[in-house]
Amino acid sequence: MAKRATKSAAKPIYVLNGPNLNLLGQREPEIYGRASLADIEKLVAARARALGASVLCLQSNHEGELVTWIQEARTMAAGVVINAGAYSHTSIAIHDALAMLDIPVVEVHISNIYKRESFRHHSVISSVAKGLICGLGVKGYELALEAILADISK
Ligand code: CA2
Repeated sequence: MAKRATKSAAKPIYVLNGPNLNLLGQREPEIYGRASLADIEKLVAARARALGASVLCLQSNHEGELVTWIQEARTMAAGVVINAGAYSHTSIAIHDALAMLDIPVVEVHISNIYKRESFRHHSVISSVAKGLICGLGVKGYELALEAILADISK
C-alpha cells in the first residue's frame, strides 16, 4: 500500500521575534498587552499542536542572528511568522533574506503600527510577506500560523 506523508513529519513553522520583544508584558501594557513572549510562544505551540503542526520559536535582539535564522528557514521550515520589531521599519538585510524564501511568510505586529508614530507606518518587509497582521494583539500570531498552514495545505 502507498505510504502517505503525515503532517507530524512536516517541517516546523518558524516563529521569529525581533528586538525588545523579549521584554513583552513588562512595560507599556496599553500598547502591547500583558502577555509575555513565553506566553505567546506557548499559545502558538499549542495552536500548532492542535492543528497537527509544530513551531520553532526564536527571539533575538540582533539583526544578523535574525538573518541567519531566516536563511536557515529556506531548508528547515515550512513557513515563517515574523515580528521583526523595530527592524521591520529599517532592515533591508531582513527584507533581502525573506525575499530569498520560497515558503510563506506572514508579518505580525502586536500593535496597530498605522495608529502610532509615522516612523512606524512603513514596514520594509511587508513587500516580501504573503500577508500582514497588525493591531490584533497576540492573537495575530495564531492567525498568522493558521494562514500559513492553510496556504501550505492548498
Ligand atoms: O507592534 C509590534 O509588534 C511592534 O513590532 C513592536 C516593536 C515596535 O518597534 C514596532 O514598531 C511594532 C517594539 C517592541 C517593543 O517591545 C516592548 C516590550 C516591552 C515593553 C515595551 C516594548
